[in-house]
Amino acid sequence: MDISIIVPTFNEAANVGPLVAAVGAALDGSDYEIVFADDSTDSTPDIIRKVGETDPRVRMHHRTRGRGLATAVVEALPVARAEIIVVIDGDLQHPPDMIPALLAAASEGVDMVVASRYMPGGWDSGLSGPHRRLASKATRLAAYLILPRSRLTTDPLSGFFVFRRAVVEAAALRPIGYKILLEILVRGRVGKVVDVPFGFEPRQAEQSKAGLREAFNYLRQLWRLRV
Ligand SMILES: Nc1nc2c(ncn2[C@@H]2O[C@H](COP(=O)(O)OP(=O)(O)OP(=O)(O)O)[C@@H](O)[C@H]2O)c(=O)[nH]1
Ligand SMILES: [Mg+2]
Repeated sequence: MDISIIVPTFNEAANVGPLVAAVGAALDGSDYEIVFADDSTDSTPDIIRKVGETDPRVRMHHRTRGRGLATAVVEALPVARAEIIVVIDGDLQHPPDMIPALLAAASEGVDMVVASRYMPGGWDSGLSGPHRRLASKATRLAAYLILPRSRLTTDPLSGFFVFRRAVVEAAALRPIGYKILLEILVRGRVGKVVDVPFGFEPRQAEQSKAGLREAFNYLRQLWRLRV
């Protein structure tokens, strides 16, 4: 197993099939697995199990009580089997056809590759409305001011990235909310980071789970990582 792709999902029933197909097309010929880190309350887990019956590369870590993107990813890490880990949203806002470019950038000596909305060639128009774009810029600025290690990348709040398992092996990851990359940057053993630009497009199916609660969680996480 060369590559483990961890996909956090909360009620993404309509997106599971298209995502698995898109990853398959992008990584045709590679030795990979997809591990869904699922907290869904809809039919998403049934769909994932069904896909897994015909495609053994598709597996799931399902929580019935948990909630939270970042802890879902952390809990899926021991389930994943490869040394190279890809984290990607399950709603297709992160283009799976970019995974090969991220993997190619993860050459010898590179610990982490971040798909960045905030470098030349990237964009964030998928954030619904100007208020979310502004909020995204403000949260990034807050991270830069409060957590120096977040400056390793142009997009420390991206949810689309690749890392070597060794980076988190000795790390006590205790994230709150959404921002798993920030947690790894601060608590992991991250040396060299490479950014690759990507365009964040609007969600096509199902609903957003981001909201005020996540804004509050973010402030709590910043505080916890700082102290
Ligand atoms: N396991 C798990 N996954 C979650 C949770 N909340 C969100 N997700 C997943 O994490 C990914 C990102 O969540 P989104 O709601 O799309 O957040 P976003 O992309 O910032 O918001 P939109 O642009 O509105 O889609 C999606 O694949 C969600 O299904 C959660 O509590 N648990
Ligand atoms: Mg989304």
